[in-house]
Amino acid sequence: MLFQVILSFSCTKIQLNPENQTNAFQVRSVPEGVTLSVAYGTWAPKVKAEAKLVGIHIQDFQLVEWHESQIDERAVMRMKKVNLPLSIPPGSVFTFSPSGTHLMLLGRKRNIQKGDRLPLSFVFETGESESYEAIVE
Ligand SMILES: [Cu+2]
Repeated sequence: MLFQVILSFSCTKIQLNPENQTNAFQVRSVPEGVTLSVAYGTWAPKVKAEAKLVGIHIQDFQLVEWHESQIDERAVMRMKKVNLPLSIPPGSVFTFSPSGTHLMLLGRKRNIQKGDRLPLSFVFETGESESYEAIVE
């Protein structure tokens, strides 16, 4: 009986853990005075043919930028904005993580709390979009 309980608990835990899951995203919670944050996760676009990404939106922030982290010649980590539109070949997978490419969230419009689920969408030139949820952690 005890074994069953432990087993079901660990299964539940695996299901709820969004890390490394495709199309699952996390947003860093930030203190009240901070208006920017960052989103991580793995995005596997569902495009069937090459598509142009023209915008990224997330609830409660004014702006989302696609950033790359790079080490400069003085060994300082710097962030570089990747300009949209961005060509998205079918079958591509993008990993947004603390050490590399990430989604920079700017202009927070209200307080976000751990556990909040913020709708996140990737918008293509055709007007089509892919919508997901990002969990505040
Ligand atoms: Cu950044």
